[in-house]
Amino acid sequence: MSLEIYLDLFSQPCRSVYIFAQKNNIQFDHKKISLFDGYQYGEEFGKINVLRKLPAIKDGDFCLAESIAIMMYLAEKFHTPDHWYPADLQKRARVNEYLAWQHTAIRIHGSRIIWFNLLIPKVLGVEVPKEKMDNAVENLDASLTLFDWKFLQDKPFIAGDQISLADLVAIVEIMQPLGAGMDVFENRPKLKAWKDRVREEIGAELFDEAHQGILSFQEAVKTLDPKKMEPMKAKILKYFLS
Ligand SMILES: N[C@@H](CCC(=O)N[C@@H](CS)C(=O)NCC(=O)O)C(=O)O
Repeated sequence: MSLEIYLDLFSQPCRSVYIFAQKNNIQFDHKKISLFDGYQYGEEFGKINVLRKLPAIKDGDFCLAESIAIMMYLAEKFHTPDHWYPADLQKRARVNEYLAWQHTAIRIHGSRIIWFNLLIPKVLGVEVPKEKMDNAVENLDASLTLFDWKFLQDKPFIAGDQISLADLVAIVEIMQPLGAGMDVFENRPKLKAWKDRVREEIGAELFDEAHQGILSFQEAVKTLDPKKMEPMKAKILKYFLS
């Protein structure tokens, strides 16, 4: 039975799993899901992931959620090159250190910028208080500074000379605010140089293909159907605005 991967490439964790699988020539059945249509709350997807989040995989009878766990599973199952998730104890610990840090540091702030700028006001029709937006931008800025001096330092990549899962997870998250027109690389030449290295390692074609949707997100939101998001509205507003 083939490996199924459930993805919506507007989502950062989905992009990292997608890039990782494609880059490593892992054969999979790409289940294209639209989170904004609420597919994740349907009966069918509930059998794949009771957490109702993407990404998720089904490998035979085995279902797995959480992007980091998924990529670690794929790395071990398909024996991907060591640099992605190094066997060396301390290099692996560096990768794990970043993977543990990013959830509440980079990812959450990048997400907030997209929701506050576009989805909440333009699709759900709810005004976002300016201080919420200012806070998200300020927090992202502080996290990018920490990313630079704590995680990247003067190395080409987070774990040293070679790209790892940490760089992959970092780049897809740092790209997210670009979807709302916020150029996070402006005035950050070191971050931009790292991004260019990561893009080159991944391959420009795959990198650009995976990010195509988020980079044209300002256009994409105009086509979203607010009615389809209505059942999720209360939950979203509570999560982001309360
Ligand atoms: N920690 C999870 C996060 C998964 C997650 O929050 N996915 C979002 C998209 S970025 C989702 O599926 N949201 C759907 C919902 O909450 O309705 C991971 O890394 O996979």
